[in-house]
Amino acid sequence: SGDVVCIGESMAVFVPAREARTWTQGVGGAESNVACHLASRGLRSRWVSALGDDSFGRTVLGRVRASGVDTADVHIDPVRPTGLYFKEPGAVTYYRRGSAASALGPDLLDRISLERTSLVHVSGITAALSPSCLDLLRAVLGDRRGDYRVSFDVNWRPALWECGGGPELLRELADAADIVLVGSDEADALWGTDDPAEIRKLLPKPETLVVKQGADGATLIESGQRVFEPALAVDVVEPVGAGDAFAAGFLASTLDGRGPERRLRSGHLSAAGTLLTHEDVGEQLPAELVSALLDADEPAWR
Ligand code: KDG
Repeated sequence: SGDVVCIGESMAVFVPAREARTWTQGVGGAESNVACHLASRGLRSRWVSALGDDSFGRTVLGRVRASGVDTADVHIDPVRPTGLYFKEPGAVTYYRRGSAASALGPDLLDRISLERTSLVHVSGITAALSPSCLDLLRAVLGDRRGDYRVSFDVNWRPALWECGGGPELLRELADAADIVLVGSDEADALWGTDDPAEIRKLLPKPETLVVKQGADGATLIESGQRVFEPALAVDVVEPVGAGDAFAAGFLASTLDGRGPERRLRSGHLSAAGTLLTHEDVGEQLPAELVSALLDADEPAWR
């Protein structure tokens, strides 16, 4: 199968260092997080974006590349800066207006090749970054340049939608995707319900719908079938990034042709590593261990 292309902004992330007035710098961005997890699962993944010609951009690029992701299509903008975000307990602050990635637009699709791509992964964050980024998302979903599926993680970030309009746009974009991933709380904000069957009625077009139900588990609705798979019990350190990890695990096993339960289990296995760290991506289980746990019978994998 072909590669997976993840399109979206990544930023330098700052997390307060314990008991000191300093910050630890990391890397975050929903789509590059997914690309890193996919690479750790042994898939060929490409991250397509733009960064500033600054030290933050170089750190982001270096880290994503070191995770085994193809970054050849990341544009270095000579003028606009790399976006930043600060992650404090209970509060996320973005400094990303006018960033390099916010200047991306549909012309990006003329610069990259999607001929050997099986899946393009995008998220609702991009829709909030700028009008040109919204146009890019619409083009990815509507103007297909190859025989690939598009997965869309809703990623409802209220802080990015202060001007309003988020839920309507995100509903429109979700409806044009093949695979939709959404958290229960996000579904509530968009469709006024967190019941997977009700969401499905309001979102009939996508082939695959996954509703992430937090610590309980996740539900997959596909081809008239509904499957629930409980999550792993973990002592959560910090949840940011777990949705991306889940998406990558689910998508990796989907591309591997696994059955519904195993695809959800694969998502939970990826998410567990991220839930245990302050990092956006965090430690990942070795690919061989993941595949052994995926093959295991219930309840040995827990
Ligand atoms: O899913 C985690 C992301 O939210 C985080 O990496 C930052 O991309 C980010 C965003 O825009 O919120």
